[in-house]
Amino acid sequence: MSEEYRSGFVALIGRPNAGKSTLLNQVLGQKIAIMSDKAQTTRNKIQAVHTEKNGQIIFVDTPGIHKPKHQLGDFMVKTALDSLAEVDLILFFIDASEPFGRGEQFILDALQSVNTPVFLIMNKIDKIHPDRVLERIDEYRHYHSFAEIFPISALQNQNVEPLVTSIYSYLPEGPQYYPEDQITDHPERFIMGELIREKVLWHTRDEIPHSIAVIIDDVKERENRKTYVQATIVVERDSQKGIIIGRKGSMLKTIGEKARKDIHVLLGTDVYLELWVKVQKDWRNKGRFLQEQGYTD
Ligand code: GDP
Ligand code: K
Ligand code: MG
Repeated sequence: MSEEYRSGFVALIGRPNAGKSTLLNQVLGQKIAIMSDKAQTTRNKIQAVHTEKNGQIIFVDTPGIHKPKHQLGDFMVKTALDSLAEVDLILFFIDASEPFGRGEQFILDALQSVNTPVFLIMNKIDKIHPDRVLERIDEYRHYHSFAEIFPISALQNQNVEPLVTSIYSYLPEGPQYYPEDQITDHPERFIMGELIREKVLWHTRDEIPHSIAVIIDDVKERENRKTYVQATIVVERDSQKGIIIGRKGSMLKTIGEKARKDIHVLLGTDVYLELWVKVQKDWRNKGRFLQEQGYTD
């Protein structure tokens, strides 16, 4: 008799920058979730799928739970809390090198209202002494009865494989939800937008807020297997537009070159990328605009 097939949904929660996207990328071996050293890069849920012979894990990468500051914040918190009730397992990520803070307290409070098993993922153990790792774990044990505790380094791939094995053991018997070769159910357009947004955040460092949006206006297959992509970067202020364009267009050129390379890998074709920058004042608080971009339901 063959082993039963296990499948289910696993939510990744934790403060922004705890390393959720890095773990997904490590597990899937392909760059689909967006990594950034800035907060809240992942605004939408990204479902990533891990398939093996006897099971399938569907990861839900949530934005970090935090206190809402404006309309978009409310949406992010709602998304994160909704996902906790729906899933089979929760991975609660901690940056082991950061002190316990209000962000963690907020999440631990939220966890009290769900029955879903929770793994404590003590990430970035490569950054601190092993003794400190144990101390940090002890701090958290008091607050919640965790199903499992995993000290890991998502970046250096330490203890990631045992984690994946353990995740499977917590999943119920279930169907194969997605084809084997499918690692994300998001349209390529969304990923393209996130790849461009990531380049803007990386290259402008602290000068551009994470709240910028990228809209993919047009994707066309041209002859010679070349894909033409036109996208608009939406900012809130003229000064931000200036920063993104840079001296004689140099910053926009850099962003475009780096994004084009990643989109080329994503699509497997040559890519021509045309980038525009548009100012839309106070866009975060504009419900209709958010709805058009798919950020509300
Ligand atoms: P997210 O906001 O939770 O998705 O966090 P990211 O995956 O975007 O990671 C935020 C930052 O932490 C990035 O600069 C990562 O390279 C870094 N990072 C993630 N995991 C580790 C780790 O295990 N060790 C170290 N040293 N850095 C990490
Ligand atoms: K991030
Ligand atoms: Mg992320």
